[in-house]
Amino acid sequence: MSTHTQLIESLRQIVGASNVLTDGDLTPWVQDWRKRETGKALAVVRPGSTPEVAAVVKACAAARVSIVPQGGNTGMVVGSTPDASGTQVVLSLTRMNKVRTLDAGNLTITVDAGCVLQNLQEACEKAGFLFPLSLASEGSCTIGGNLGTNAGGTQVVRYGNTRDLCLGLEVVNAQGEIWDGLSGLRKDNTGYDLRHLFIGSEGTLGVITGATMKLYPMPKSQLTAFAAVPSLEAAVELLGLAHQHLGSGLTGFEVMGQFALSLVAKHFPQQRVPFWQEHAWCVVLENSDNESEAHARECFERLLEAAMEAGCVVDAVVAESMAQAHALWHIRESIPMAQAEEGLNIKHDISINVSRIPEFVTETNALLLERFPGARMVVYGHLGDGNLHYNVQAPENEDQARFLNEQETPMNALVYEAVDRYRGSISAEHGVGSLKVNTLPKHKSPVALDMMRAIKQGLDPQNLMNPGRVLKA
Ligand code: FAD
Ligand code: 2HG
Ligand code: ZN
Repeated sequence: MSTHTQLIESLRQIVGASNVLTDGDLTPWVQDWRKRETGKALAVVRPGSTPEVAAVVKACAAARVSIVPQGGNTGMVVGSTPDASGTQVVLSLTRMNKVRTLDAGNLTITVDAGCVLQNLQEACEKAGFLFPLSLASEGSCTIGGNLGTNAGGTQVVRYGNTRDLCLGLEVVNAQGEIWDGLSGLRKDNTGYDLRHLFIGSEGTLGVITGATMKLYPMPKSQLTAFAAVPSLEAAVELLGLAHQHLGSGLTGFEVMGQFALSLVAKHFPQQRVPFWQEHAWCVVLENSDNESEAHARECFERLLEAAMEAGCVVDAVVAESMAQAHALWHIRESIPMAQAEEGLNIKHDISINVSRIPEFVTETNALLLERFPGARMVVYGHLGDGNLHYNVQAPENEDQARFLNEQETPMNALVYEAVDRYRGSISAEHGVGSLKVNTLPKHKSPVALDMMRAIKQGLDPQNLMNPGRVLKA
């Protein structure tokens, strides 16, 4: 029996034969969400418990077979699917989807890593609490994947990234040992904070199997407004006013360029998109208030009045009901799908100091159009966090696959050089995966990369955990 056949036999014994997939259509596990790559797996393994994960990792390590941890497979940077070799095991956490405990007094919830984000949000809501992580992929992404990528989303301006919401982790390390770091402690200075090594490591250091996350009180009222602004400068001015007027009530601040909104209007005509035809930019803002709906409305009205007086808002609607609020948010959240409908595209998930974003966009748009005439910029994102999705669609009527093939590398170079000039980041929230693994060394200091390699070498000396992602061997 070959080593691989023996390994598959052992995996069947550990998780049950029906949870080791080797035949049939494995597309959902081996193709990434953006359909950039389709890999080939030796097997897709679906453990049902942490001891099973540990046994799977031990068996793979003994056979020197590498592992690709996978949650909902909604990642944007080709990090959760196997390479083309047919020698990697996809370790899917989706069967481990339980809420373990909710401690109302400690404001924490402990869950399995495969728990779908929306189910986690709903469990918290049922107990009267808010779990504030919010992404358009929340119906299928998992908390393990959110932690693996340190996902951002639309509430970061108030609650921070996934990292900021996590108090403790349970991890199976590359040797197949279980580290029980589940903790609800808000203070613990007993040496290196290992949890933060695994958060954002994209499955390259170990498998997250459980997590303790923070809960927040449910705000009394959440109001949403959709505003037309004359320029990106005006959007930044509005953000400043929103901080002043709403304080910690400001829980969402998203910007959307006209072309991005036009794609939603074109591909999802059932959605009514306000203002996009007349105005270059729109903003969605959210105010969460702990007093009352009336107070929330009052604060919002004062803000919008001040903004109109200052000329940084030209028109605005405030949602009258939760259904309207959802509809306004749905417009923003539909942009990635609308882009996918429009065809293949180039994504730049970048962050820059908020104050310099307008200058960056003006300068980079000009450079791009000079070099790639007709390129269509799809600019939108989490302006409140200085995180733009500065994406590009091929010129109209151009063969999109050819455009991507020929122009993605030089276009990325141009955009990322601009990001460097502004001391920004080439991956604000999506991670590195395999898509940016060759680009990262050009934009990260050699000292930082050496320290990252030392951590990888220390924790995964055989390079079996998601190799070739984040760092090249
Ligand atoms: P996967 O895609 O399965 O995996 C992502 C990475 O994490 C991989 O490297 C994988 O190996 C690793 N991983 C997964 N599970 C584990 C685990 N248990 N232990 C260790 N490593 C693990 N991202 C944002 O940050 N903000 C957004 O606003 C946002 N919006 C999105 C909207 C849409 C429509 C889509 C499709 C995606 C969006 N994303 C966004 C990207 C994506 O949803 C997030 O990166 C999410 O956190 C991935 O979770 P997942 O469970 O799908 O992980
Ligand atoms: C979002 O903010 C996601 O909608 C996806 O991070 C961004 O598709 C993208 O570029
Ligand atoms: Zn985003």
